[in-house]
Amino acid sequence: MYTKPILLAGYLQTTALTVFVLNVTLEISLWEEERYTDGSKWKFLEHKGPVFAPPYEPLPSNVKFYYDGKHMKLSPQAEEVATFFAKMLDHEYTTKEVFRNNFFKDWKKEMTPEEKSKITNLSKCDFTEMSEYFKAQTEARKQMSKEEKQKIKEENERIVQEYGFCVMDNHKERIANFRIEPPGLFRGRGDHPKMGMLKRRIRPEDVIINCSKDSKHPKPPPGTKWKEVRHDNKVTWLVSWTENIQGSIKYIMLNPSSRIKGEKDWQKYETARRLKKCVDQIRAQYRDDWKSKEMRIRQRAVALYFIDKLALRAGNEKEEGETADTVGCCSLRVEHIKLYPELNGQEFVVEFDFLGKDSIRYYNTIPVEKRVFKNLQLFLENKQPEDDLFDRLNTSILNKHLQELMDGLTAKVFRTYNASITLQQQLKELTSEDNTPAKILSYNRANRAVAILCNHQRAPPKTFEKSMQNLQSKIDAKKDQLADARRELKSAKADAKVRKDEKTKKAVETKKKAVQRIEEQLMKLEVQATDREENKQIALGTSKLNYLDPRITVAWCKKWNVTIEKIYNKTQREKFAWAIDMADKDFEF
Ligand SMILES: *[C@@H]1O[C@H](CO)[C@@H](O)[C@H](O)[C@H]1NC(C)=O
Ligand SMILES: *[C@@H]1O[C@H](CO)[C@@H](O)[C@H](O)[C@H]1NC(C)=O
Ligand SMILES: *[C@@H]1O[C@H](CO)[C@@H](O)[C@H](O)[C@H]1NC(C)=O
Ligand SMILES: *[C@@H]1O[C@H](CO)[C@@H](O)[C@H](O)[C@H]1NC(C)=O
Ligand SMILES: *[C@@H]1O[C@H](CO)[C@@H](O)[C@H](O)[C@H]1NC(C)=O
Ligand SMILES: CC(=O)N[C@H]1CO[C@H](CO)[C@@H](O)[C@@H]1O
Repeated sequence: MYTKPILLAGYLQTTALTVFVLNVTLEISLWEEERYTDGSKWKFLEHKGPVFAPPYEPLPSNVKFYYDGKHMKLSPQAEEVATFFAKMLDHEYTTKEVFRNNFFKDWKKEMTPEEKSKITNLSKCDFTEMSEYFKAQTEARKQMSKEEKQKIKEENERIVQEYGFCVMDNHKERIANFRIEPPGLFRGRGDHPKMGMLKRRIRPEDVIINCSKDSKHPKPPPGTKWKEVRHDNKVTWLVSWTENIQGSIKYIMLNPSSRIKGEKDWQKYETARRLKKCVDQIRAQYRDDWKSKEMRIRQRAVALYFIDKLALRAGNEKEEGETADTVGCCSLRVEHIKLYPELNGQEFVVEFDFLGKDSIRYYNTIPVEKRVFKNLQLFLENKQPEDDLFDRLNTSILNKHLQELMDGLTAKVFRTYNASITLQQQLKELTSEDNTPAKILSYNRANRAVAILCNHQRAPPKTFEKSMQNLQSKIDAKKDQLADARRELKSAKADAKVRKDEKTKKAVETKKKAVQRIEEQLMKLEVQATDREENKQIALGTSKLNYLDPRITVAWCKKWNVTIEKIYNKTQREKFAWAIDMADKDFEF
């Protein structure tokens, strides 16, 4: 249950009643409160503004920079930017030409004219003393005493207490990212053309504050001014600014789950959405790696292809106490696959048959690309059935590789990404202007497409036949009831023709309504029966709860005017409160 103590402060002056509840923790469900209907997100918003990066501290005079072998004292601005490079000196980035060129260009902009005329060749710059200095500092931090560490921790907590919360309407809410990132050199993902550029320091003059008029406005640091203070309650951000590298607007927002629990969930789907952006690149790379000279890289690339294409688990994700012989992608053995150069008119078919997580059988025959097929043949050479298919690969190697491809990437992210994007596509395809039960059937069909993809099968419940029979007798009874109602309507109509008075006219209207109502009920039951039959061997719950971005569902409900209760039960609504709160009908995964 998402409950939060009400912040009583606002009520105190006005309500005598609150006096006796003062010491009682009053809990209400934050999510069951009335929402504004005019698009407003709040009426009252008060916060302290962002925490800026600490100012630059010049280097001690014994830490020297050399140009062309000679000591050179840099101006503070030029020195600060030089330290960004020095801090990365051991990193591969600083050897890349694009990185170096971008850096040098931006660095020169920070130099005095004199410095600029002297420093003309980055290769002649010697940052090693700076680099050593920062390494020593890092080391010193590690060696700090418990007391010193405690002091820093306390200071951090004080900052969180002061800046980490805001008041939105009557709630004290946590702020997600109230610290503004310090300046540095831009890295970007992969070979980003802008890598090495100077990510500028954000100053109060760059920052727009959003808060309510009647709140205590945040104070800019002494001697500075905000760019602007506005009062826009149609948005939820508290602070925004534009970063200089890509020109994108950055925001400080509420923690998407004060909401605490929802946050993790939200991040999971945000990670999957990030994968959406780089999946093409990842695919291109593993396809390339199928041709690698190194066996371990080929194996890794084929495993990655399976994870991407088949939503296989990485492997060895056993529940505690699970002793069954279950496998995932990395732990597949020779006996788990069969290769068919041709099968039922398809080329290069792989048959998988193994026990996956929770001992659910995974059985699938799929055509694969020729190169994958050839690689598999190679991996199988001279092996016994019980040998590992990927003998140069294990889960930790694969996971490490995934991390390198994208921050936060795991096999599960591929599942989440594919499940969510598939749901979104299916919903678009299947839903049409129709009655609500038919829309819900479409939703469940889309959900089933995902469950099949994720291999969320189940044995038909023991009670399946019985409950289908019950439903069928309900349908039969409803049909009888409908026949009766139609008969009554017919005779009422006949009656009305003869008598032509108000009373009989009214009777006809009433009977007409009754027929309509029963027709709707019958249709609902029939849709339910179809749904249940199609659902016989598929478990929808797991994907709904773990793999499908709930914002897709919420957006669909809003778009098609289906109440969320029809799709999510109470448990699910609580888990997805953040999404119900956040997504509008135009949300796109
Ligand atoms: C820059 O300095 C390096 C190292 O001293 C040298 O090899 C290179 O030729 C110089 N480049 C230019 C354009 O002068
Ligand atoms: C999701 O998985 C299916 C099954 O392998 C695949 O055909 C489809 O291309 C995948 N979709 C995306 C968007 O990755
Ligand atoms: C995975 O393989 C690497 C390299 O062969 C090895 O160092 C590591 O211990 C292995 N990890 C596990 C969990 O088997
Ligand atoms: C809601 O559905 C899930 C399955 O998705 C089930 O485990 C849970 O018990 C249900 N909760 C309620 C309150 O019906
Ligand atoms: C949405 O559904 C409600 C209740 O089912 C109905 O009153 C309303 O008119 C519908 N709105 C639209 C735009 O279809
Ligand atoms: C700088 C910034 O974030 N501006 C946005 C503030 O919110 C309005 C909507 O209320 C947007 O239109 C602006 O782009």
